[in-house]
Amino acid sequence: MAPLVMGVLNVTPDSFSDGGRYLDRQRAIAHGLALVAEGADVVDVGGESTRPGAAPVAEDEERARVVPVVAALAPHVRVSVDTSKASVARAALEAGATLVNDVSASLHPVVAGTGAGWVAMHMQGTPASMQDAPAYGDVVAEVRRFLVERAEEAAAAGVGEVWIDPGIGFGKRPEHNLSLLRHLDALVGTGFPVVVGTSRKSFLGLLAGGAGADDRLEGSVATATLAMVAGASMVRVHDVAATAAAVRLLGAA
Ligand code: PMM
Repeated sequence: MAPLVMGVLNVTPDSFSDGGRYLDRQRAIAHGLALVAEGADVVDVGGESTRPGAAPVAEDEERARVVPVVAALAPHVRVSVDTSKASVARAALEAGATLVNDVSASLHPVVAGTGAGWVAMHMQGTPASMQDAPAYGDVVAEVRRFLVERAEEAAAAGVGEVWIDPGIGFGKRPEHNLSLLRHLDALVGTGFPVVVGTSRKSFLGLLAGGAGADDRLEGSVATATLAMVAGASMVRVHDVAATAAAVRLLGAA
C-alpha cells in the first residue's frame, strides 16, 4: 500500500479573545480542508506546540482549541489528535478523531477499546528541556527498544492499530536524527507500521546551510521520500501537495 500523508494542522491562536478564537478556528478548519484537497490522507490536529522550549498549554484551553476543529474535519478526512493529555485525547475521539498521535507515548489506556489507532512517539525528556543535552549510547537501539516496549504494551491492552515514530528532533542532536533516518529499517523490521516526521525541522536547516523554517521544503520532501523508500507507512508533513506528489512519483517508479 502507498504510504499515507499526514498533514499538520496546528491550532495555536494568536489571540485569546473570543473573536480571535473564532477567527483562528475558522482559519484552522479552512486550512484543514485545504490539506485534504492537496491530498492529505490524515489531518493531525494539535492545540499545544511541542517545539523545543515551548510552554505547556492548560488542559481546558487545549481542548477548546482542538475539539471544534476535529468535529468540523472528521466528516471529510481521517483526523488524528496530536496531544499528550488524556482528557484532550478522549474529547477528540468523541468529536470524531480516530487516531491519537501521542508524543508522550503514554496514552494507550485512553485509546484501548475505542477502536481508534495510536501513534507512540519516542522523546528523550520533555519539550521544555529536551534539546538541552540529548545523549544516547546507541540511539537506534534505544529508540527501537522503547517503542517496541510501548507498542507491545498497547497491543496487549487492546489497541488494535499501533504505530511507532522515532520522534525526529525530540531530544535528539542532528547526528541522532540522521542515524535514525539511515537505520529506519530497524523500526520497519519490528512489524509495527512506522510514522516519520521530519517536516521543516531544524536539523534540515543545519544540513542546508542554515535555511530558516520557511525555507526547508526541499529538505522536508527529500527526507520524507527517503523515509518512505526505507519503509515508513506514513509521513507527517506541513507541505502536503509536494509530499503527495512525491508519493505518486514513488508509486509510478
Ligand atoms: N513532530 C512534531 C509534533 N508532533 N508527532 C509525531 N508523531 N511525529 C513527529 O515527528 C512530530 C509530532 C513537531 O512538529 P511541529 O511543531 O512542526 O508540528
